[in-house]
Amino acid sequence: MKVYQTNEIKNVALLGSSGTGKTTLVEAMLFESGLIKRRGSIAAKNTVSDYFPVEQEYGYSVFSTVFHVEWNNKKLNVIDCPGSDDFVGGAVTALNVTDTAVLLISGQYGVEVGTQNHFRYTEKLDKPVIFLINQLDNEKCDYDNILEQLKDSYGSKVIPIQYPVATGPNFNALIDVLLMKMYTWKPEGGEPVIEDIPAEEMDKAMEMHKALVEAAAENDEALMEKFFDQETLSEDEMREGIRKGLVARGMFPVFCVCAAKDMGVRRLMEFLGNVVPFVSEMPKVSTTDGKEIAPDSKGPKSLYFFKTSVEPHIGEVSYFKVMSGKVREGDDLLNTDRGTKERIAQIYVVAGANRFKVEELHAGDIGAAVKLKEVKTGNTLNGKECDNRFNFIKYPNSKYSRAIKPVNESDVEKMMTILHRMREEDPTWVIEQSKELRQTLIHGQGEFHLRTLKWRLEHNDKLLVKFEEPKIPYRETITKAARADYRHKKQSGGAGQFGEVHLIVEPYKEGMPLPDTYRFNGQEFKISVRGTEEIPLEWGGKVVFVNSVVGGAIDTRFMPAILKGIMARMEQGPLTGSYARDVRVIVYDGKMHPVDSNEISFMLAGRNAFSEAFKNAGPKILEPIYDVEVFVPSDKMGDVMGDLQGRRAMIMGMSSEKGYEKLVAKVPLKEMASYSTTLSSLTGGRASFIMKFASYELVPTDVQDKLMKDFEAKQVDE
Ligand SMILES: Nc1nc2c(ncn2[C@@H]2O[C@H](COP(=O)(O)OP(=O)(O)O)[C@@H](O)[C@H]2O)c(=O)[nH]1
Ligand SMILES: [Mg+2]
Repeated sequence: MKVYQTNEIKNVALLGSSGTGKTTLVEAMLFESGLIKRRGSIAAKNTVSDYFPVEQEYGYSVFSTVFHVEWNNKKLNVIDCPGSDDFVGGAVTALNVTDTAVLLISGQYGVEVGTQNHFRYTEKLDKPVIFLINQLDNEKCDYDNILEQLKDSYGSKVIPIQYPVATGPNFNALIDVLLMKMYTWKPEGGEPVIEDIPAEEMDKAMEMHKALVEAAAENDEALMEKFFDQETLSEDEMREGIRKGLVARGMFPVFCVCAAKDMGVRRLMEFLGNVVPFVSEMPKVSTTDGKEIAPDSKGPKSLYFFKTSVEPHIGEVSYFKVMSGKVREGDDLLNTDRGTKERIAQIYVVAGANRFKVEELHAGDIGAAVKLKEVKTGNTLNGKECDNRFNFIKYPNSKYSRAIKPVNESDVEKMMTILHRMREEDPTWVIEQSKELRQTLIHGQGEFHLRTLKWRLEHNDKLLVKFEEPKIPYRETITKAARADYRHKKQSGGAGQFGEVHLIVEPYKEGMPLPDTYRFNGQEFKISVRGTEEIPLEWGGKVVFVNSVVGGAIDTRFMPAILKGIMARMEQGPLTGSYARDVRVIVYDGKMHPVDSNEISFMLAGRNAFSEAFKNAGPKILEPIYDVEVFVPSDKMGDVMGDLQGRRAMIMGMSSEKGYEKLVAKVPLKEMASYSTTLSSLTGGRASFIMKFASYELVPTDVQDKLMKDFEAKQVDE
């Protein structure tokens, strides 16, 4: 295979909601470039992209797939991304290592929430975008309407380069207003017949052509002047203008295809080959230390590993982008993130599961290596001359969690090993061993995301696991002041034990004044503070411990023991055994015994006095509340809103954004357990949401009663 120079390489990400046809488009592109002899299909489970058993099982892309096509002596590296929000990690990664996003739009559904999500990522990463309307043969396809939706959503920068003469099952012709030609296909697609535009389409085509020329000119001053002079631009000048527009995100060109019938795919590839920016034309990327790195094949050798996966029949495959320099077979490199040496024995370029050996890859190119020792997703491997690191990929927060357990208890260790390995393949999985909940939690992007994890554990690793509802990390606190005393006394045989503690508890609030006077049952308690200790708690909130013991009623040396007793109760609140928080404790009196008093006695006295006071202080259970943002297609707003209200949600706001509605709410974590699944079924997978911890709030009385009953029942059981 030819070695491609940096200025012959283009990297493209295929994005779009699931079902828009990305994987089908890949088949057509590979077929057109001659890399495969026959196009596979989703129905026949034989596509190049979806080659993992889990993907064929679900008929859904789970992983991003890397492939390349050679076209007119140029090399296009393309990454087919999973469309579903559950697998957004793959799309985020792909965008980070490519320079142009081709965002597919379904001819049937038009702009979807998934389109908006992916577009937002291109915005964040400042990448050029080409819209590609697919499935023009669908009978529901309405090109004009989709174009209008695109303009509504993304403004006047949306510029069509093609339009279909007619859509629906008879679709077979496009008018290209860049080349001012008509393309038609025989039913089997492939090579088009290119003809002059027929007279009846000429006015419309001319009008769109003018809009395109003007848009192309807008991104370059010299072109703009020329355009004012001559009212037109040459084809090359237009390409130049469009390229500049793409890079500056000053223009989002719109193309059309019917991927399933291989119509329009060649023309798209020609455009990708001729017009979209080369690696060398994009802004430089920065290392973790903020150093700018140009994709220069004469620069120091530096490879960034953006994806590792364990693949059928071969084992570990590590995908990398050459950030600078060139990599050759046999190179010895240093893994800067782990400090380990690696030899790159062989280099491949890939097309899904197919690999082709190459000797050398230059800056900007994408390839793979197999059987490296310790390379994980996100690592950088360098030659001797440099120590670059590129941990630039930021993944979204997780929003779906399950507790996981092996069916066979003796498999715990094995399960943890495999989970950690899988996390190294997909950083959007977060594994947490929660001491508090006594559960191992897997946090991911959605139910489907976690289901594929289970499927892979069971099928690839032959390990049976079960999912359970994660417990909710409740907290306990108090709502008013209360007082209690407790005497611990033991005098049976040997040395005795004695300790007595009197204390007051009250809700702690940031910035509250020092304690002064309290009244309980008509009795007044005047406090004179001798010392205050403010203790931030690991699980959030604080304990403030005030010593106001006067006249040496309790020796100062016993104060730490009293606090220890209190902390033991804070760790296991009296209501449900959850962590307690935000309490001020004032120890104001007590008694000692000249011989029998010791630390143990004061610890127990402190613990029991605190427990009793806590119970009398209007104790309440707190639950975690999350800020939730839901992105909903307008027609589903009512259903989604109704469902949220059933989840004790507090709706904070609503706004219409580009083509969809955004709902902002505060929702208890308890009610979010299966939200992604419900939302998906309410909207046919067209909505998405994000969630972030907001605060702890009191639970309603009925919920509190139930939680306390459940806890009591469990105590009796145990
Ligand atoms: N009619 C029609 N169906 C298509 C076209 N492209 C893809 N499909 C079908 O749409 C479904 C989703 O396609 P797929 O390539 O898996 O989409 P992806 O999720 O974006 O990768 C499959 O059933 C395809 O056969 C097209 O151009 N026309
Ligand atoms: Mg796919």
